[in-house]
Order: sequence, then structure tokens, then C-alpha cells
Amino acid sequence: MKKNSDVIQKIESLRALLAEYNYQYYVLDAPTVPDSEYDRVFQQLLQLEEAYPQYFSANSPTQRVGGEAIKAFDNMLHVIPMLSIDNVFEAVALHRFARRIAERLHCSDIAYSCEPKLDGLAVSLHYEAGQLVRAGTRGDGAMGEDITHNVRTISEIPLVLRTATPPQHLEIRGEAYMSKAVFNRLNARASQKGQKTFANPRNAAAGSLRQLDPRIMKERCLSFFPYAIAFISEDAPLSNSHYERLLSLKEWGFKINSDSERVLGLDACLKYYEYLLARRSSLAYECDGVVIKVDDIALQTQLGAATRAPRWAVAYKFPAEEALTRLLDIEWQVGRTGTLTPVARLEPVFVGGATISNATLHNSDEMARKDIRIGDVVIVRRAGDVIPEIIGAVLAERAPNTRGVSIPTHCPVCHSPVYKIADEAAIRCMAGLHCAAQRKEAIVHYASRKAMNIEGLGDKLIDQLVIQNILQSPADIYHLDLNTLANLDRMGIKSAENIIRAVEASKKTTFAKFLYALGIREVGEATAKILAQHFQNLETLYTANEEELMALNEIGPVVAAYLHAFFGEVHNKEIIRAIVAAGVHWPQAQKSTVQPLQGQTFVLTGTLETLSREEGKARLEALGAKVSSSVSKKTQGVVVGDAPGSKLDKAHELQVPVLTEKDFLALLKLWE
Ligand code: I6G
Repeated sequence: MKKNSDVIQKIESLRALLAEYNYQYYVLDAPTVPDSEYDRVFQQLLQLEEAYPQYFSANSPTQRVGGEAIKAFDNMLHVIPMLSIDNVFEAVALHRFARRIAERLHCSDIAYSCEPKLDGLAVSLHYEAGQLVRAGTRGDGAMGEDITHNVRTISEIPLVLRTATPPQHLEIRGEAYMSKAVFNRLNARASQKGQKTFANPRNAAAGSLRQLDPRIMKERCLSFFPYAIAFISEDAPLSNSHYERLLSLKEWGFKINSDSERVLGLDACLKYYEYLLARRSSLAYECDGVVIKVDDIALQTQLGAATRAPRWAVAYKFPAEEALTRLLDIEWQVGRTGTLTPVARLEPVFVGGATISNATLHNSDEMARKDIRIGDVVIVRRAGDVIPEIIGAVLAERAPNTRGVSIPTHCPVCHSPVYKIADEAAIRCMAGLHCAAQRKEAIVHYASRKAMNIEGLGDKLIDQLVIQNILQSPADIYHLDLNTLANLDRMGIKSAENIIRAVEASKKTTFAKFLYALGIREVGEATAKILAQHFQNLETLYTANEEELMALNEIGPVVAAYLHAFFGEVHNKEIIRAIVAAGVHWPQAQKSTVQPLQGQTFVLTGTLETLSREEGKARLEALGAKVSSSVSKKTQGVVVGDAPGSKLDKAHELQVPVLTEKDFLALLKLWE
């Protein structure tokens, strides 16, 4: 490639190709080539750019990886001020907003664009002749900071607009944000390394955009949704609808938020709000409300702006998910498996739509890392159905009389020593069912809906029964009598009768539910089903060793060890025996109609110790195998007992596998 024009053309075509691959991947979510092809073209372009540095472009896809660090941020003036947006927190205030608009426009049939309000940072992007030239933060609305070096690393922002006829000048505004998935990954990695974690995705995004070194920013994988065209030169005609304008930005290479909608009238806005609020926790991004905008650009212009915010838009906020309150104390709760969890007692605070006075701190490591002291002002978060949690302390408000939290050395319930297991963040009481807390949790789990489903036998009732020593294990449930139950707090004869009936009804169950109900560590519903299907009865499960357990695809060494230890414990088997003796039963699983040894031929020779030749033959045949009297190359295995005949020699000669009685029994057990 000698001629410079050839080089330029090649470089340009590679850049365009990579930009298109990027668009397919990030904007359309529909890549057309594998990563390896992207990498190959990328390397080709990189080599050409290195050989011809005179054709450098800051908007080349190779520059997305993050160039040199800058020394300080330059200021960036917003010729068109970056206004903020008015917030409303109740439907009545939204009605007021709509009424004001109707009065000013003398019209009430207004089309609105409803867009999720992301909890990110407002960013302004300037394009000249289709090239990204500058990007800045909002700052005070009139002056922000130039963060072009960082913004270039955001894959969802086009460096060059995807159009042959770009406007001469274009200013896009939108929200740079960190998705929940990226945030969780970033924080998990930080806590693994013992580093400080970010309080929320917004802080993480802000911290990333304020990096002087764009390579750090690149690792943070920020995203971007445009929310307005702040300026466009007259050479590019656009729709008069704000919503359609956003859609057309997709053609130019922006990823747009597909959760946005255009609706007619205020009632439809309220419906959209309810719809998005219900989906809040399943959205890929943190969302703190809905932005409602008059859709018609001409009407927007007619309405204009007040000093701080446009009159044609409002943010209808969701209930806050975070709030400040004071940490009164820490108590340690003992879980079903003996884990001690620090639970924060708080000054009651209204957050996420409810008043809360308890929150979790997850484990002692996390508490130490977050440097939380009793008496601190703390940030609590309650999002959706998630248990309220403490995000961190507000160090600036720490009073001199706060006190540190000591990590217990003994179980707060049964007083036996607690242990910290290597590689686990938790501390654990190892007393098992001897510890009243674990006993209670084990029984609560046993009676729960997905386990034995004993209706009415809930947390509060079990608590009383354990405290009074009436229930010492799940087996005692079957000896509860009407009198005992009727005399408990908040119980009467009617509710006691209901419980007795529910206990009786729950006796008919399935093997999988029963295994799940036992509460063996790491044995959830799915694992219990697999075990039930494979072993089909308790006896085979009792005698299974760890290797046999691990032979099941879904069971690894940790679960196998827990199972083996559980069934190796005489005390556990005693409880199971008592439960079964009380009448708990399940249908014997139907024998599988699939014949796993179908098409395989075996030969039996010599005397077997534990079963007769006929029995061995019958069991093989039940699994679909044929039993032959002579060994051939097609024989899958020769089962050898005491004093074998010439069939053993033949097996050696033809290199057919030889099975001892022990191997043979293991084979049968695997499939029966
Ligand atoms: O701060 C904002 C967040 C989201 C906005 C906004 C937005 O739309 C989804 N839209 C406008 C027009 C403004 N601020 C000024």
C-alpha cells in the first residue's frame, strides 16, 4: 500500500467497519460477527495507525480504550444552560403541573413523552460535522467540566454519527450511568480485594467520570441514554415530536431507552408511572422516577422555561429507597445453619414506602470494612422486596461518643464458641440443633410452604414452642396436642384444631419436599429434586458415599460433603426415623421406563457373595441389559464372583472390562 490516498481509504473503511460492529453490538444488541473478527479488524487498524501516525483521529475506535491521562479538568461553558428539572412527589402535584400547561396552551389533550429518570449524571455531547468534539458535565448548569477523554470510552456513545449527511452542529444531552450488573460486579471485586466499595451506582458513575486517567474509566463500563437534542443546526430537518426525535437518534448511533413511551393525557402518564414503579427492581439500571415531557417541540417552545427548569417537563419521583437514620445498637442473629448475622437496630425511618427499624449488615467482615459504630448516622436502603440494608456511615456526622461493635466469640443464644471458617465471611455457631436458635430456624424451614407446608405453623408459634422446649426437633411436631397448642399465646381451641389438621394433612408429601425440608446445607429445592429422582428412597441415600453423590452432574464436592456428613450423623437419622414413624410418607417413585443399559450385554461367572446369579441376571435385565453365557468382543462387562471359569480368561483375551462384585453392585445402584 504505497499511495497515501489508498492508506487513508483503508483506514477510513476499517474505522467505519468497527463503528458498525460497535453499533450492532451495543445499540442493536445484535452482533453479526464473533468477537474474534472484531479483534482481527481492530488489530489491522491499530497496525496501520501505528505505521501512519499522521492519520491519527481522536474518534477512531482504537481510541476508545482510553488514551493518556490528563492533568486537570478544563472548564466547559454551556452556551445553552443545562437546566435541571422540577420534581414532584405526589399525583396531586402532577395534576397541578398538567393544569398549568393546559391553562397556558388553552388545550388539555396533550401528548406526553414518558421516560425513566435514571440515577446517573447529566452529560452534554457536542458534534461538529458528525464528529464528537467535546463532552462535559452539567456543573452548575452554566459551567461544567470537560470530560471528553472519559466520554470517548463509553461504547454506547457514537464517536462519529452514523449518517452521510450529519448536521454541522449538534448538542445532545443525556444521562451517563452505571448499570446494576456492572455496579454489583465492581463492588464484589472491590470487597474481594478488601477495597472500599461504592455506595450506589450513581456514586460509582460520578467517581468514574471524574477520573483523570481514561483507562480507569474504560474499566468501569459506563452506559449512556440520550434524553434531549439541546441544539441542532438548521441543515438537518427533524420531527416536531420529542419522542420521535429520540427514536431518530438511534439511526445516528445512540442507544436509546426502549422503556420510554409516548402517551396521550395525564391519566396515561399516571398509568405509565405505576407500570414502571412495579418494574423498578427488575430494570437494568437504577431509576428514581419518571420524566414527563410535553412531546410537541413547538408547544415546548411556547411554554418556555422558568429560571431553573423548563415549564414543559417534570420528574415524578418514586419513593426514596435510601434515607439517613441513627444506629442504636447491633444484635447478632443466629440463622438456620448457625451463621451469625449482625442486625442493626435503628431509629425508625420512612424509606422505600415503609417505616423500618431493623436492617442487615450481612456479616462481620462487611461491618468492619464499612467502619460502622453504634451511634453513627447511617444510610439505610430499602429497595423493592430486598431486606433493608445499611450502606455505610456518614463519617462527617460522627459524634465523639460513638462506640465500636465487638465481634462475638460465643453464640448469643446457646453460648457455645463461634468459629470463622477459612474463605467464609461469616462467623458460625457449630452447635446445630443443640442451639435453640438453629433449632427454631430448622423447624420454621421444615414447616414452610415449599417444604412440608404445615399451614399456620409459622415463625411466632414455633418460637413459643421452642422456648418452652415443646419442640426440640421437627419430629416433635407430630406429637403436638390440642391442649398444648390452645394454651399458647394468641391461640384458641379453633386455631389449635386447625394446626392439628394441617399437621395431619402435611404427612402426605413427596420425597423431594421431604429432603428439602430437612434443611441440609446447600440442598435447595432443585438439588432435593435431583437427589429424590436419583436415589428414590432414604436407604440408598444413607449409604451413598461422596463419590456416588458427585456422580450426579449437579452435585459438587461441597454439597456431597454436607450430605454425607448429615446422613452420617446418628442424631439426624434418629429424627428422620421418628418423623417417618409418625406417619410422614410419600409415593414410591415410579421406576423409570427409560432402560439405561439397553443394548448392552453382560456375562456373569463364579459365585457372588451377596446375590444369586438369577437375581443378578434379573436386575440387569430390568435395566434393559442382556445377559449372555459366552464372552465376545461385544460384551460390555464380565461380572466375576468366586471361582470363575474360563469366561474370565476369555474376557482378558478380548480386553473386555471385568467387574468385581463390588463394582457390579455399584453399577446396579447407580441405575436402579
Ligand atoms: O435531568 C434530566 C433527566 C432526565 C433531564 C431530562 C431527563 O429526561 C429523561 N430531561 C430534560 C429535558 C432535562 N433534564 C432538562
